[in-house]
Amino acid sequence: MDAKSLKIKAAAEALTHVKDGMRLGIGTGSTAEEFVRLLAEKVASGMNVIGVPTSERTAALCRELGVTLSTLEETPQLDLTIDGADEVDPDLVLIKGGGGALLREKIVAATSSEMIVIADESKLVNTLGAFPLPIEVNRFGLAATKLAIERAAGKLGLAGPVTLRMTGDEAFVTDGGHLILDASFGRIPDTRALSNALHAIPGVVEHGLFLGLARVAILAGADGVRTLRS
Ligand code: ABF
Repeated sequence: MDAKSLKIKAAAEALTHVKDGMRLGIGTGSTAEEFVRLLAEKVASGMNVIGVPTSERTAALCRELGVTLSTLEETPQLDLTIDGADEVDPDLVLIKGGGGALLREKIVAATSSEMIVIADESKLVNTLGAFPLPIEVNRFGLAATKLAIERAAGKLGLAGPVTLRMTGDEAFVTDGGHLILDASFGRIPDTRALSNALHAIPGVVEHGLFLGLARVAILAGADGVRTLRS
């Protein structure tokens, strides 16, 4: 089965958790987009939900497909967020942010009663870190922040290239107007320690380690769809 079909299967299973009247956080990325397409079909046939999108890209797709949108200003508490991930470990700690939307994704997930991650099973790993960790940083003091990240990681025994994300010749800019450093530290045995260390650096806006946010992961593979719970 191809990757797109697996994403659709995971998205379809997640849709069974969506009930009429829910306030939904809606994720970013190709798997979340499949979820939006299926959700839009339900909406077209009468389901009533309000969505808070995690990116301008997701917002545009929702508008195009007729999913009613709100903001966290109007709707500051959500029932359920459904989003993709770049890596998922067996405790449902995630690496997110490959799509550049990690800050809004984390804010939206944190205000949701429940978060469900959807992915194809290739995203499941024993130890996070093969995927470079995205770290959203303020533009001011970029070089100093990068150095502080490298030093903080070094104290935890982590090392590797920390590179500014580019789109063509320009730095990639997030929806919040920040930059992203992708940290290729390799395996991260203590995600809590790295999370705390990164949060202590003033120029770090947020990082892509999601701890304690997802309680359910729906993973689609050639043998079917399985649901992991933490
Ligand atoms: C978002 O999209 C991100 O946090 C993650 O980086 C990415 C996953 O994308 P895809 O579903 O396309 O693999 O959920």
